[in-house]
Amino acid sequence: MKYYLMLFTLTCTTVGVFAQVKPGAAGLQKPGAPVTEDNRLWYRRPAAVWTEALPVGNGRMGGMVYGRVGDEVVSLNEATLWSGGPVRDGVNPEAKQYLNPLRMALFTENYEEAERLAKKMQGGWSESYLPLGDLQLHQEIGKPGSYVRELNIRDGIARTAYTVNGVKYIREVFVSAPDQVMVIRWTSSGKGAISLKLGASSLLRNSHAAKDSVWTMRGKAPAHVDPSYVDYTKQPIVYDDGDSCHGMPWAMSMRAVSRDGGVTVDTAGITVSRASEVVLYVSMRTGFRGYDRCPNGSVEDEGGIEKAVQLGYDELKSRHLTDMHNYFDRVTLNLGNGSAIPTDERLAAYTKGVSDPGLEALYFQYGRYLLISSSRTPGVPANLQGIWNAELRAPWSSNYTTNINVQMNYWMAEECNLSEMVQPLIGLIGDMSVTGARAAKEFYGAKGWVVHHNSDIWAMATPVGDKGRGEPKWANWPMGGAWLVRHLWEHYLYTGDRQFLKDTALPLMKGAAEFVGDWLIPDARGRLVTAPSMSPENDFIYKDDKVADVSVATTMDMGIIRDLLDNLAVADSVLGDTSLSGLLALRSRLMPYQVGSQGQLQEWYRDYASPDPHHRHVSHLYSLYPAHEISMARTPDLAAAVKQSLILRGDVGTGWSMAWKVNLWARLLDGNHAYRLFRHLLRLTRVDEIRMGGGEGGGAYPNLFDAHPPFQIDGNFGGTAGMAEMLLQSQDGDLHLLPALPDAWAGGSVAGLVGRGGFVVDMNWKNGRLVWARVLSRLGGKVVIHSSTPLIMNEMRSRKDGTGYILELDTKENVTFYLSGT
Ligand code: FUC
Repeated sequence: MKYYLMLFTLTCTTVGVFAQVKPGAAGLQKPGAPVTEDNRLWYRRPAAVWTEALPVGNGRMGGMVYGRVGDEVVSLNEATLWSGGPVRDGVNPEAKQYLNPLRMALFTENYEEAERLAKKMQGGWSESYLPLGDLQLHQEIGKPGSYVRELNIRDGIARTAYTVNGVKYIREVFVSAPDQVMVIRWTSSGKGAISLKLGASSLLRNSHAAKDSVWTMRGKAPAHVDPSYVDYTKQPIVYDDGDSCHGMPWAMSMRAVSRDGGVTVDTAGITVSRASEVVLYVSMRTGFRGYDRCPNGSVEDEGGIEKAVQLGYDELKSRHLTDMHNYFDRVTLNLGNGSAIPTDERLAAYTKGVSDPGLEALYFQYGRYLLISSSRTPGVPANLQGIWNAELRAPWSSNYTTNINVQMNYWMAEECNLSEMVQPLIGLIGDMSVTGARAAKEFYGAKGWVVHHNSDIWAMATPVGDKGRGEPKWANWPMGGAWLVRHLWEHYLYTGDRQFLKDTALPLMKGAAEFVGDWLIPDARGRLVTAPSMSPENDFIYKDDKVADVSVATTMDMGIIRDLLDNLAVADSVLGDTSLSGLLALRSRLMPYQVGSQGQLQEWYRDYASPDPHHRHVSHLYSLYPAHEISMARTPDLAAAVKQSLILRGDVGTGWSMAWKVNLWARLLDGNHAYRLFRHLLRLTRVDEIRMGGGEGGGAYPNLFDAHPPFQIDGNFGGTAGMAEMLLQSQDGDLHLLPALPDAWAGGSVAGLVGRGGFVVDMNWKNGRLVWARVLSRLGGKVVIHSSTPLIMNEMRSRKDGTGYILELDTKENVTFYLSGT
């Protein structure tokens, strides 16, 4: 905690403030030659299934491009197309009367009774993220002679190229953020060689219309869609529930413009004959007006197509490229050369053990690409599948799951220089604080605000479970809000934006802490605990081999609360907000961590075992990552216990589980173990059905989407975060260069990673040793540089500290400094 204080209290001390030093001035080596990067996924065959198709998106509109020749399909999505409408209050007015009896049952260790009572405190299900439909793009054409399809993730353009009878065809697809339009262009080397029939279909009820060259498909989404795992309802999809506020109107429109040839439009679609070039402009939109407002009754306009047509392809593309490069180019990574074979074959070879550092760097950048493409809609963060979903009842509703998944989506955002992409999450957290205050009051009679384990575009905050049909280990878990606000705190640490801290972060953090303040109760020894408490989504074994999931003071609960109070304490010292003292005083009374009989960080109040020792969640390790109360340097004994827990849990797991473990091993400064997990994350998989647990399937699909399985995007983002964490850490007011470099990445360079305190780091290394680093201090302030290699800056030399070296600096705002390894 005190380190952050140091970071943001800018005073001059014994260490001199220095000016910019140019490389070479002190005999420093320059970084390596510009990196030739592999920013391309490419294939020799069209996608046979959705997890082979290639994602494009502008944060709101998304497409999955199959790259077929005669019958191309682009699956369409719009980030605000969800079932339902604004949440209703009074979901379970009886809930709170069960809280005290439930606590009594827990303190007398009557877990069966606790389970029964917890189920009485559940609400309804969240709403579902819906697919908009499929563009069907039929081309009159023969069998191709040569074929290639690709996604350039720097440009955000999917391209399919084929030759038929000596005529070369190229199709390009991108979704522009500046101009809010999807653009598809066909070109050919032969005059008049393009004849198309263009239409679209949807799994949602819809109708078609043609007007003024524009073809439109529109509909009204269901009032409710049950989650995929609900199998007991007769009608899982309800179009009309009698509430005019429920059911989102939606529409997609398209218009084709051709060079040569002719274009005709009728209700069946668009026909293009004998053109030399065709550009299709596609718009998508819904009636969404915010989490708490009834959607607009209908969507009548054409969504800006005419404006896009006026701008034309070249202008749209150039504006799109400028926009994409602005974000993408902030970070480069070079870990060594990669193989030049198609991406699916490359992944297959990698799975067999081939070394391919280029593929690893591509996977890193792909995570950044996916966030740029899926997280730019105010109040609507990337969901379980980002924005890409083709199913009416997508796995877990493709919603927001807050006991790990939505948070993992954002772990890498700040460190990988995409701070703007956190805004949609910040917006949703603000919305949830409103619904969550009502949920806290209704379900527990508590102050502040609470979020349980599922949410949706309506900022749902109540427990799920349909009043007794959910398992408490997930349905009743109430720590979502307290966890989510750490993203606000992190945003402040990376940006130093005090206004944001004062106006947005602190009030939301305080509200989450107020709930916690009411939620904590003393146990028999007077220690503050949570009850009911779950370790998501694990069970424990208690007397006579009985299995239960609800208990008291799980380690994760206590870790989340300690972290929140610690962050609040620092926020308090930055802003001098004295109203927090009551909440902060809770900190010292919290139930402490416990080390169990196997030397592990104990997961529950008692040293219980789990019936599933390799359970995918590693919730009890929260305080090492994403929080940082536990660290190798400050709390070595607890860090050793975390390590033992990780060993007992084992390496295998679902996609996101392995991604979490990459980050945890990186924080334990064990680069080789982190790398081993990372390789698991890149195991080629084709498994599509839901597998919950351990060994099978977790990895990557041919399009590099993460496989839980099924597809879940958190593993992509968590994997990128893990790689960044191996290269740079900054959790203690320090900047640890190459803290967990694996042997496999003996040489390389990275530019543009960001450390807390606003330090932008470029560096290269050779034979596992730092050669050179350049650090831009965006905010000024003190920093302690850590490295396993001795460092020199001007005349200053690092000093030995533990197993590594440190250099303490007092930096100036917007000044770059250079370090060299010796
Ligand atoms: C949690 C996890 C599952 C899955 C789901 C979306 O419930 O336990 O593995 O990721 O979220």
